[in-house]
Amino acid sequence: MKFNTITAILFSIGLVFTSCNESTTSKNETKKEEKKKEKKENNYVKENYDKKEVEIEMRDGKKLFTTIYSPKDKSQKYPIVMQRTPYSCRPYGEDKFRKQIGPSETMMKEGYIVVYQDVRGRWMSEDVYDNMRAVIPNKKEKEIDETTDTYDTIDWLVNNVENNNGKVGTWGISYPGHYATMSVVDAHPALKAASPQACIGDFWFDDFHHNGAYTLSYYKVNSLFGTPKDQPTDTAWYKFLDFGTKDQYQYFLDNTPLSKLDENYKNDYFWKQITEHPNYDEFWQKRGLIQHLKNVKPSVATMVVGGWFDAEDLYGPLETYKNIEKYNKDNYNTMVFGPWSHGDWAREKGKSLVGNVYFGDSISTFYQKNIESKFFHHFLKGDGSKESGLPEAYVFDTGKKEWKEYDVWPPKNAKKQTWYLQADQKFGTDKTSKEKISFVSDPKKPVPYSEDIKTVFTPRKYMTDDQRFAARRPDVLTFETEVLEDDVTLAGDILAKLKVATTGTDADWIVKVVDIYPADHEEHKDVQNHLKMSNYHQMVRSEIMRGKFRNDFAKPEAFVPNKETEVDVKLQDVFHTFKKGHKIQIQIQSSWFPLFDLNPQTFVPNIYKAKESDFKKQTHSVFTNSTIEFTVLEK
Ligand code: PG9
Repeated sequence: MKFNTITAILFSIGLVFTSCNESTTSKNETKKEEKKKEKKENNYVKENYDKKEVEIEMRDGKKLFTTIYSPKDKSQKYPIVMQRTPYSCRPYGEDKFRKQIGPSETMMKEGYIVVYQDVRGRWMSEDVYDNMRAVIPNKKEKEIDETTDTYDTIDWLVNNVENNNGKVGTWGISYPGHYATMSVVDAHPALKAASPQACIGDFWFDDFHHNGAYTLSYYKVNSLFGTPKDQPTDTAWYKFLDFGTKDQYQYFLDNTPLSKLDENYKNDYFWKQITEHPNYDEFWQKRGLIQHLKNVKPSVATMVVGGWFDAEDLYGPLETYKNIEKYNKDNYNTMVFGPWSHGDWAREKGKSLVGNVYFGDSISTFYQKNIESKFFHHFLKGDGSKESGLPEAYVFDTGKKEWKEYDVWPPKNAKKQTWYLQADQKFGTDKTSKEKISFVSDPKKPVPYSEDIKTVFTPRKYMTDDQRFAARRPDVLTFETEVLEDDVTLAGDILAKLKVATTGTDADWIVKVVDIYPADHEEHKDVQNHLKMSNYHQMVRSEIMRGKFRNDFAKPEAFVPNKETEVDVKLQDVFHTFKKGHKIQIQIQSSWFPLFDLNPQTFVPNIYKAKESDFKKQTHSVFTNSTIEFTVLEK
């Protein structure tokens, strides 16, 4: 081997070695750079904000623990954005900082005074907690509720926090969203902008119940809201149950009737309230917030945010937006609904997925930068006029996978259309002959709400899950269109007007609206291994109606066995295009387990006290003159 060859080889090895060496060095450099950048990011709040912790006295003398982050930069005055929460202002201690503060990183870096407050009775605040504390109309001087606590807090902040510009905004997701809605009721004059997001409207329709059925999949989180505490604390005073199994379906089947579950929550005051109020009685009704949205001051701009696939709070944001719109004609009130599950818009994971369904990239960042931060800037730093540059409805079509802007919701050209459950289990706009289709509903083998075997903290993924596992069960009725020859866009709510019968005296009725993809639909790598997007039966919207409440949520009524009976099931708004080549399928079933508790199918005054013997296999029937009223976007 000639010298020059050896040299060449040595040289190339040397190059490789050097380049390896160099690449190792550069990799280390990059790693070091990344670490330095990450540390800087993590310290952004500490380096750019001062933190203060105060106890603000309410009109009844109780003190609420409040954390205030103020920009170190004093070259300008800043508005205040506040979140009131039952989930704590952690970390406690003026020397401990959150990694991020405010609604988004965009707003954190833009500069706001950011305030967090433990609501009354939670964490470091005094007094006793009351879930969904009722608004007290016509309060006497020292009477309190969440509206007065918010008013008193804002009053203290604008008069005591240095360098504030006298304007306040509120925001929050879920329960904090509920408290953001509370801020607009009898609002403080300094409140100029409120963004209730995935905001709880009413625990009879959000979270813990859907139309009277108990959200059994929430059982695990009950202790978060019902464990008593008698003084302020900076550490969690509640514990979550360990079911001793990952198979939640089996656990709850083995623990039916619900009375078997009392043992775990002997001292839990919220479990007591739930099980002692099985109907929509005064206890639940007075805690509903939607009824109090009739006099929102025009000085408060509202932007209600939600996710079309939010399993926890969908009723709340939709009813909050619609009622502010209906009763406060002069107000600036807008809505933003994206392809998100609960609270996804506050988190950026790059790819926007809900379960197996991919909607696009960086959709949350788009929302934070172009919608949310623009809203708060306009009303807290800008001229606050109605010309915010944002639309009335900023909504994402979850079928076409694109944003749309409308000046009204539902859009002007969205019209009600009646579709029929047809003979031969078809579905379409023509009425056909009346057929009775029956199935056996067995409480010992309820229809699973998901194929997944896992223990959920609160349900989420089922909202877009594949429904073929259910469609192929004999106790799930399916009605489907032919392959669509043109797009069909639903933009608004859905009302299923079922004609049913049962051999029993009570029954649940679940309606699902499903988008069936074509067999040749493209695949993507984020699909669960056992699934394919080919012929995927995507859940678009679903809802349960506990039949005993069909006429009145406060006054349950038994079914007369075998008598044809109307049961209306209201499904929350959607914005979804069923594309040409897809099919629309309706699924109807009478159990959805353990998403919701089992209906014994025997009428009893209180299902939480039902006996094993009340749970009976029954035959249910659906008549094909049942209708589904869609809100269809006309061309
Ligand atoms: N609405 C959500 C929730 C409430 C109660 C129990 C579990 C979840 C939330 O505040 O996140």
